[in-house]
Amino acid sequence: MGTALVHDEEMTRYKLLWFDPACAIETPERLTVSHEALVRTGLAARCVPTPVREASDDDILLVHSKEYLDAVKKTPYMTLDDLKEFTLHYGDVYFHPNIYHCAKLAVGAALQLVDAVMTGKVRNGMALVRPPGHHSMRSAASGFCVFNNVAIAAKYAQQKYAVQRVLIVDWDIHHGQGVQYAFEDDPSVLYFSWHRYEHQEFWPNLRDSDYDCVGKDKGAGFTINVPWNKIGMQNSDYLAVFCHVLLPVAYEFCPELVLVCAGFDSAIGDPEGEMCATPDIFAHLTHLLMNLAGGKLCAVLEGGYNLTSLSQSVCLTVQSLLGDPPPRPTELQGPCQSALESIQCVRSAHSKYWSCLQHAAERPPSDVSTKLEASGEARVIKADLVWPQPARHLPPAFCTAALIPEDLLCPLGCFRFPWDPHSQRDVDVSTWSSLTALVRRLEKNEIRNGLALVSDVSMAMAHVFGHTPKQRVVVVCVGDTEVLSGLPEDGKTLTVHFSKEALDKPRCKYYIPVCLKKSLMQATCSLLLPLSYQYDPDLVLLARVPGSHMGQSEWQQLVGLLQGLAGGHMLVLIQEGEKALVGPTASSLSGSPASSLEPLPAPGAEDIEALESLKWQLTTDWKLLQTSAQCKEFTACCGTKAATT
Ligand code: Q9C
Ligand code: ZN
Repeated sequence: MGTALVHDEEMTRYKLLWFDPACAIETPERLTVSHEALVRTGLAARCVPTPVREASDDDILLVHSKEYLDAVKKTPYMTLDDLKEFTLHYGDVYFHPNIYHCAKLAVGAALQLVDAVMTGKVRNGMALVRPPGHHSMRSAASGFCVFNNVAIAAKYAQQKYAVQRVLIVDWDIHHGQGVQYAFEDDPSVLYFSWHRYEHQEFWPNLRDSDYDCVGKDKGAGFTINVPWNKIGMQNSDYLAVFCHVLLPVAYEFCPELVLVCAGFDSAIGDPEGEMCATPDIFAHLTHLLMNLAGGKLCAVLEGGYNLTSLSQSVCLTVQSLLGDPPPRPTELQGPCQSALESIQCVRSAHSKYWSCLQHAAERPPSDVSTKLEASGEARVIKADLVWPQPARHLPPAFCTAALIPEDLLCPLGCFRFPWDPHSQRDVDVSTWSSLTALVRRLEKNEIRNGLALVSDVSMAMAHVFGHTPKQRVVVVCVGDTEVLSGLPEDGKTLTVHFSKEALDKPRCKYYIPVCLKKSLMQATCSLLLPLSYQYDPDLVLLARVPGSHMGQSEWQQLVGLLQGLAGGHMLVLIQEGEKALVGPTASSLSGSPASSLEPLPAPGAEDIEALESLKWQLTTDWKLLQTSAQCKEFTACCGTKAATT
């Protein structure tokens, strides 16, 4: 199942024809450099080339008015003065005799991508388009946008393929007000946007962009706005919003299709966004969305005005779509106070709509408002905007090694790891030495990941740790059996153990038991991922021990999501009794999308409460778990100040 790349040079053939500093950044080169970078890095050649088409009137009328379409149709025949005059009706946009043609191709490109994904021709894809779309409204152009490419694509997918639930993730740094307005009363489309807001001082300066605008009527709760009230947001801020807001809600919503308004003006170096997240982060954001909707993801270019950071970000997005492991995350010190205030406000505004957020309003007492100036540290923006060139990575030639008994068929997409020829007949001994050999190959990056069916997970783990002294390992155990192996307790491992019955071993910074009845996806998104990202392991060890309550699709989601860590290096240990899991695990390890989840049963109130309280207790050690501006130290320090003044 491949990745579509939709592109056509024709969309470079319009430009600003007069002096207008507000529009000068939207140039044809944006598209040229992005495409050239994909070709130069060899990524374009790995994609399925997919032609654009012109959108029909009917396609455009799915979102826009007849009057507006008729008006735009006249622009190819206008004189320069007419075009200038026409442009004045709208904000921050320009027209050109060829822009109507390009705008039809941009919509058509998005629809071609939806067709390729929905018919199963490809798994996912990206459309490189100009003009962008997310600001254009029913009867208005805005912010360089003429027709709303992604909004039209969502309506088209619903109409043509009877898709019930569409998730639109808008990571462009501007608020896609056009998309919001198109679906504000529609519960079948969940629209998520983060955007530079600065308490309404940043363009488009709308009250509608704040966290308390959540949608209307039946669509209440299906618009999620995360306002950034300061510039300079970094990788941690973006990841925290994904882990604590978007992903839990997305898994509860259970989309059948994911559309991304993929603007890269949210990356470092962009003159509009002035944020500090590095291009690497888009590999992770993409990866984190790739197992929703059975993998059906369509990314459509929006903004992005720094040609260097734009082209790097486009490459990293496509690299993830193709299934390459994301690069190791950098600079994750935890979200800043202003980001935490935004997160807290959004979670609280949505707590009555989403079970996963039902306790978000309670802790801490909500005397924090984004209407007030952030009380925490002001982050200093690096004066020189230099960021490392993303590493030119080479994925290992061998992807998934399977260490399984010879009577089991080798699962599709794997190769059978050789049994150690020096071992005796005894199956266990041969497994252990082969396991050691396998771990060594993972460490040397000769193999990306591995899967072993073992007779005793505890002993297998003891072997792994006996032979990987240098590595930092995140260990994830799933099941009701205490793992008694000699886990090193020196910070060389971070263990998270999911069980349904309470286990005996006490919690410490590096051993975190999580006892939940269900809600495992919620725990994965908002606890396991932030912990693991912050720990930044060299290897992830996922162990399925006896007595597990995790269903097959949740297990596959877990395997998929954890591959965003450690450059994709993962070893999965499964206890002999669960042979049936070998196939599905191997499939996820080799990059197939997790089978779609049923809409999740509302997470149990008790579970969510337990999870929130656990997160709260761990925030001192693990900053990426914070979801409110007043962490313990913060309260303590303010308390002291209040007492002394
Ligand atoms: N400096 C897109 O990224 N100008 N459109 C704002 C404030 C409008 C951006 C001026 C920016 C529109 C698709
Ligand atoms: Zn933008």
